[in-house]
Amino acid sequence: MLYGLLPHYHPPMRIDVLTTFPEMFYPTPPGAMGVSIPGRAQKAGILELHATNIRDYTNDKYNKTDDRPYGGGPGMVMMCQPVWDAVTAVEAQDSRPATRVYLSPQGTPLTQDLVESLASKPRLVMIAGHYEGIDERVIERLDPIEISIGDYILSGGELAAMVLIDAITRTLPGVLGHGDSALEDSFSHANTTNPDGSVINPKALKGLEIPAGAKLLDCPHYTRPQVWDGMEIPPVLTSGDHNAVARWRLEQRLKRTQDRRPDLLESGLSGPESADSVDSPGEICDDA
Ligand code: 9WO
Repeated sequence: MLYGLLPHYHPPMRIDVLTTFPEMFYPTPPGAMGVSIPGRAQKAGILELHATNIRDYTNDKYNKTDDRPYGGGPGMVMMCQPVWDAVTAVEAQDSRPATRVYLSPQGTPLTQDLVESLASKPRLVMIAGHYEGIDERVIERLDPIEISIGDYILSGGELAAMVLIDAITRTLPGVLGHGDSALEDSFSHANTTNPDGSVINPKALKGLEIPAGAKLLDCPHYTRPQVWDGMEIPPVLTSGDHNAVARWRLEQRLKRTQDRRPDLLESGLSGPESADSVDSPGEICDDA
């Protein structure tokens, strides 16, 4: 309340996780959410993370969250009532509308674009299932965005939720400071900026035949010593020629993408013409 009168205050993004293993999300080191970027974002008041135990919303005397599957078969299914009551109770703790997310192998594959779209929401409620899954009726009623982090089965949705939280957190404004590292990585704005964050001259993109809209993998990185166990670093990196460095990095990114993830180039608006176009790059502008 009254925050509208304070021009620079931005409320933290709130993420709730509903789980039967809330201890996996403890917000202090050495917990995964208490260190590195998620830890820093919580300390800085940019992220507010809450883990709620679905078991706290059970109604029976054994605090049962699961039951046997109709139709038979092995394993157990999470019951509708505790999941529904936990979601509605947690959503009532904050007036901002919640975007509901259910982590499952049946979901939409997670991409950096989806990460950034979720990062723009004021509040997320993530549901982490266990056993064979959650009763489909409560999924249908909650109508969450169902998201998969890859084609494999985990023991529950918690680690997938943490992957998603980590990926979202590092894109939040103010988390990475002004280094703009998030904008330089593989995928993010990969084909429009140099590794120093400056805008690549469109002529350079044309010379390299990078399809519009395609995402590129990152280039290799090197640090001291200059010779390690007889292994040198690429000489261009110590040439002092910033344009040559930028051009080399872009070439490396395109070559790696062609070798390792050609699918990323095909997803662009126009296909790459040939690999040898890598050898005749255009000029790259360093903002100079
Ligand atoms: C178990 C299973 C067994 C045989 C054949 C298929 C099967 N699917 C599942 C299953 O989906 N189990 C889930 C366990 C139920 C929901 C929570 N669990 C989960 C989530 N495992 N893996 C994920 C997950 C979430 C997001 N991205 C990748 C994996």
